[in-house]
Amino acid sequence: MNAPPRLKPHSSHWGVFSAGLRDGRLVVEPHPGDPDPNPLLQNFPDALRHRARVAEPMVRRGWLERGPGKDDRRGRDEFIPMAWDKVLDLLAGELARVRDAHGPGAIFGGSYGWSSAGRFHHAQSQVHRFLNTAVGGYVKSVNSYSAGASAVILPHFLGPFEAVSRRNVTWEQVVAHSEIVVAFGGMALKNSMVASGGVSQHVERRSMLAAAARGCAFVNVSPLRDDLPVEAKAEWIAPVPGTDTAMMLGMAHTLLSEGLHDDAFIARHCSGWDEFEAYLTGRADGVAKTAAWAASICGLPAETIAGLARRMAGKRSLIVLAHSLQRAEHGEQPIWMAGVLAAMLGQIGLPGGGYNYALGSIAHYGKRHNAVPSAALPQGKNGVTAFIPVARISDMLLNPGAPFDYDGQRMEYPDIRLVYWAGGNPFHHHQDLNRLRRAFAAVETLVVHEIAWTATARHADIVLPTTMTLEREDIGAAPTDPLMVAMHQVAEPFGQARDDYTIFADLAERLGTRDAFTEGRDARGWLRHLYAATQKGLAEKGLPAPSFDEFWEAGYLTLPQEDDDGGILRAFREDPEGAPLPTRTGKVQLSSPTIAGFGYADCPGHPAWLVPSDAPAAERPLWLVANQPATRLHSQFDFGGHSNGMKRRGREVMRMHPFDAAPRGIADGDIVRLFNARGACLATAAVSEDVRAGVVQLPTGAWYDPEDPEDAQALCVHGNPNVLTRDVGTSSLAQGCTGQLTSVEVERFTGNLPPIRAFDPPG
Ligand SMILES: Nc1nc2c(c(=O)[nH]1)N[C@H]1C(S)=C(S)[C@@H](COP(=O)(O)OP(=O)(O)OC[C@H]3O[C@@H](n4cnc5c(=O)[nH]c(N)nc54)[C@H](O)[C@@H]3O)O[C@H]1N2
Ligand SMILES: Nc1nc2c(c(=O)[nH]1)N[C@H]1C(S)=C(S)[C@@H](COP(=O)(O)OP(=O)(O)OC[C@H]3O[C@@H](n4cnc5c(=O)[nH]c(N)nc54)[C@H](O)[C@@H]3O)O[C@H]1N2
Ligand SMILES: [Mo]
Repeated sequence: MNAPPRLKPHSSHWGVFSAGLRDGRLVVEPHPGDPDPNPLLQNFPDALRHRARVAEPMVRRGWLERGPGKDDRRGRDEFIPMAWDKVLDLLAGELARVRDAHGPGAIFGGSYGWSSAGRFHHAQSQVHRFLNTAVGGYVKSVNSYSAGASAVILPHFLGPFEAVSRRNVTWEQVVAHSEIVVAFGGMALKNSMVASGGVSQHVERRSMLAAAARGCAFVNVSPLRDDLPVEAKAEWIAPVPGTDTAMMLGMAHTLLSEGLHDDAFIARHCSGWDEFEAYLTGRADGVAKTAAWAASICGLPAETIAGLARRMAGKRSLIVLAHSLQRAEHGEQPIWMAGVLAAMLGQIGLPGGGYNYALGSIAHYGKRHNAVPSAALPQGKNGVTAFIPVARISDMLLNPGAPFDYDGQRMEYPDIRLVYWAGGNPFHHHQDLNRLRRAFAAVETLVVHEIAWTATARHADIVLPTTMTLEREDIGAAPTDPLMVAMHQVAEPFGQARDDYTIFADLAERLGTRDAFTEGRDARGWLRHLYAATQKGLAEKGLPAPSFDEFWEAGYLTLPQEDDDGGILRAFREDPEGAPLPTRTGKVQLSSPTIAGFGYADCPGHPAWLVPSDAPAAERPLWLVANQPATRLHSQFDFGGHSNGMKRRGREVMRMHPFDAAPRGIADGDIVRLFNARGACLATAAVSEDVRAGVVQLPTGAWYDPEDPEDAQALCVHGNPNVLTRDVGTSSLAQGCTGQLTSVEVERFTGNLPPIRAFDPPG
């Protein structure tokens, strides 16, 4: 009998693995060094040859017949297959037309999205490099859907985003030092099992287990009980969503009024205390932000709030804030307020103490940094300076020339004619999808490279089929993961799919810029070139520096890592004068004259409780938490076995508390309809006491599936919560995404059950 073929090394954002075809079926095995492999790996086998894959280049009939232009038939028109040579001629001609008639500033190439883990075939880097070299640039987007508000507010009061999130408290420090970890939004294992570029060891579960065994207390402040794993043995406190800032103010007031705050740290390491203290005590506005004041806002007993503050004082306490808290209206406030609370506790910069933004939200954080560089594709120079905060896409497309505020600047939306997307899915990530459909109807041309028929691909004029990660070679690497992976090709490309790189090289050829884009390298040549930076870094340190061929043959390379030094926050704590923070005052800014000077009503000069305008009301009485899905990364491989298998009756599962289910006549397993003024979707109800009463939870990622695509307010029959969420910025400061929270009503669905068609190719 023949031995089964050897599995080949590969990597994904959700874990390192080996894979191969056995008897025509894809087999996937997690990396043996991973103590806690991610079940998301099991989305691959069914996905590889799924009917949802795009098999050949397609052009929308209306665009072909009438040429580029505004068209509300996007998303419900027919597609016509076209041969590669012809479609590339057509697209190169269209890019040249837009560039010559309107300049590269009429092209939106932000192309937000996670695509796949390999660092060379990273689609967003590829499209940026292509647009820079071939047409002179593009309008870009800044910041992320992940951290839109924190990326802007953190540098104002504490330090660069990377320093506060990624190079701060490590899991090793939590295991060894923390006495109490208060996690606002929790640290859900489902989230920390994912990291852009890959993760070889999922350490979060065992770290929390070890810390708890030593006696560290974990507190999960969240509407969902399972936002901390059972291993943390956590206490669960469930405030009303969106009220964490009020809760933290109540805690701060308790510390101050009981003399539990760290005066010395505030005096030596902080600025702006007086303005903040005047607000906290009510000297400024007549309202003292006591625990009792917070209690009525947060729906918690005052004693819970005050008691938590007392328990944190005088101990090695760590405050952690999930990304989710700032993905909401006024999302800047909990970020800033958590920093102020940590400063009052005097723990910032101590091992296992202080404030670590987003520890446990993602596998990048809480890890040591690699001591040598890893692969990254250079993107060239963008000749266009115009940009938007990433989540303002619909605003931009619907309102060219309109003014908007951003971080103290008054800006104007550019006039976009052509939108180019590769490696992202706006019909997954953006809010108010019915509005996004109108925005996409307003452009002249929409180009999408995709591996599968996402709703974004369905709305495009030109759809180019790309290989998925298993169908090509790449290098998997992340700056805080020691394992670099030689990602071998596991399967042949699906249908006529081509690599994004090959597509862009052939388009560049037609635009006369092939060499600028490829620099004369093929894909393997680029992998060798990108690997050389790591090899050089190793040699400079006097460490063994394997050749590319040796690395490729071995499949893996373990990189040296830096010391766990606490980053700039530790250095600042130890020597505030010698190692000042890169804020305006060099200290932790408890209030900010800069932000006060912007004069924004929705983001004042110190952290403040601002009432959310989208809170539940009579016709939409429930908070909707639209969080990250446990069964997939975003919308990726929603058609895979694990993701689809965890749905019920083919739809995404919405959890609700029995108190809310009973009066609505909803039983576990019923199909329900969630609705508000913006839209409606179906889901399958799970009745559970793990959700706070008054809250329903429907994760993102089920593919948008309109029952009647002709209907501008179509019902999504599959359970995509972004038909319900609101498309408004966090505030005039950051203009971040606010998709995490909105308010809805839910009813039992009694109509005929519409079929799921999201994974059927258009046709
Ligand atoms: N309501 C609500 N909305 C949210 C959030 C929320 O909390 N609530 N969270 C937000 C967050 S944090 C994020 S990061 C975004 C994520 O939003 P996205 O990053 O846009 O979501 P993905 O599903 O990862 O999209 C990646 C797409 O790339 C495609 N792809 C994969 N590999 C390749 C490739 O090699 N080439 C090409 N061309 N395509 C490829 C995949 O098929 C997929 O369609 O969503 C945001 N949206
Ligand atoms: N499995 C899986 N893992 C992922 C991702 C994925 O799609 N799938 N996406 C990755 C990405 S790109 C990112 S940016 C991170 C995102 O990390 P996060 O944004 O932190 O993740 P979420 O699951 O959206 O939110 C975490 C929890 O916050 C809680 N929460 C929501 N609103 C509030 C509130 O107002 N107050 C409090 N106290 N809690 C609240 C919710 O119960 C939710 O479960 O996750 C990463 N990890
Ligand atoms: Mo994200």
